[in-house]
Amino acid sequence: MSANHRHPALLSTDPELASFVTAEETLQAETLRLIPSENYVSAAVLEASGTVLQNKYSEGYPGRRYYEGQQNIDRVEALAVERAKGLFGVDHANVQPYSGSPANLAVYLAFAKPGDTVMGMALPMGGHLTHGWGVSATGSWFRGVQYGVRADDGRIDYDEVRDLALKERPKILFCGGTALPRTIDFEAFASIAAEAGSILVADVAHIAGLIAGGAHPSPADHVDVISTTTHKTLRGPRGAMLMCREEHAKAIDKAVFPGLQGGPHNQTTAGIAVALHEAAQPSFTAYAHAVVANAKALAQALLGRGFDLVSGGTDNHLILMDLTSRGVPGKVAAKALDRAGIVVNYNTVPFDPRKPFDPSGIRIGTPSLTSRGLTAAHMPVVADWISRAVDAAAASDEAALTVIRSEVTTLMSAHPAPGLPLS
Ligand code: DSN
Repeated sequence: MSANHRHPALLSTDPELASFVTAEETLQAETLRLIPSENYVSAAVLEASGTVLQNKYSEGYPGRRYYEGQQNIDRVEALAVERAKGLFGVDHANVQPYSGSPANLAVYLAFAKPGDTVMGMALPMGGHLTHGWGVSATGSWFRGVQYGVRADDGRIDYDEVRDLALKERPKILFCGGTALPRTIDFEAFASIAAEAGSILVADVAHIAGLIAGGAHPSPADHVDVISTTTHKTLRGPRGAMLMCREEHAKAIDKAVFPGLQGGPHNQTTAGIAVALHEAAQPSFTAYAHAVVANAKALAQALLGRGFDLVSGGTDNHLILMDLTSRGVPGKVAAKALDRAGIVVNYNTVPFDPRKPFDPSGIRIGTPSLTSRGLTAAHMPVVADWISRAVDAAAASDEAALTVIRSEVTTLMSAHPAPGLPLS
């Protein structure tokens, strides 16, 4: 039996842990995964991320390490760096940050001192913890000033951002976030940052794959630093990158190592290199545009079923649904959807009267389903499932959720996921 198992060594050494992994493979294969920050990596990325490269310590950078035996590791990291520079059109790339939060912390270390004013979008408005929000180290070690979106249309008010930036003169200005369904105007942010004398950072973690595939404008010509994770729309392993103009290269490198981190995770660097290679292919351009087309089709189908969407729809991969008018809190809906085989996360909506742990909305997106080959033609079905599951949640109708779950499993079994065994 172990010879046919997908992880024979793991099964023989630690059957309990192996059973958790195979159960997760089944869950990811059978469910409709709509969390917009998740995806399926390819088998090649999975393989690269699980190699002996992780046996090596490599503090430093290619050609300048504190340990010997870097003949191969240097080539891996240099390849990842060159691919990142080519794909995103930047002067410099650092592929060592362990994930998005450490990447952003390195930006603070490079450009600010504790107590300095920093500015970003408020977390409940769609920003990120590390953009100066109070409960994060970035909001307690720095003076975080936050902007939001307009109450009437859910969009960023660039005049308001400008007024705040000119009043507060932040050392660092962040644009980007985690629940922004609309295109980010990097040029507008650049002119605000120039007037305010701020370092402008585009945190494109959510949309990096869309930028790489030409389905969202690039910040490369407008910002000082681009920060991104590698595992969302970019479809790489869990990791991050910082990219910048040459003038900031030294400060960024010094902040990542030795400022904040020790040895890079070389196996992750290898996975990032593979993902960047995949993202440079024409098929990835098609993928990125399909992600957006699917999100727009899904938004239309949800609007047609009476749902309220923050900002009225989407320009990218993400949809933020306000369930207030359906009378179902976001958390109740998210848990009901989970039982129906549809995986989402509950989320605050702008100006949410409810608490972050029990908010009014859910956040969904199309990166994962697009990786499985679902198209705009499937989106009315997906919207129907969501609508029926939300109604079932309101009516505590468990039987209806079970029916949806079997319909979901049937569709997903016809669309195998990259990197997973055929179900
Ligand atoms: N946790 C990520 C997300 O889901 O958007 C952001 O860091």
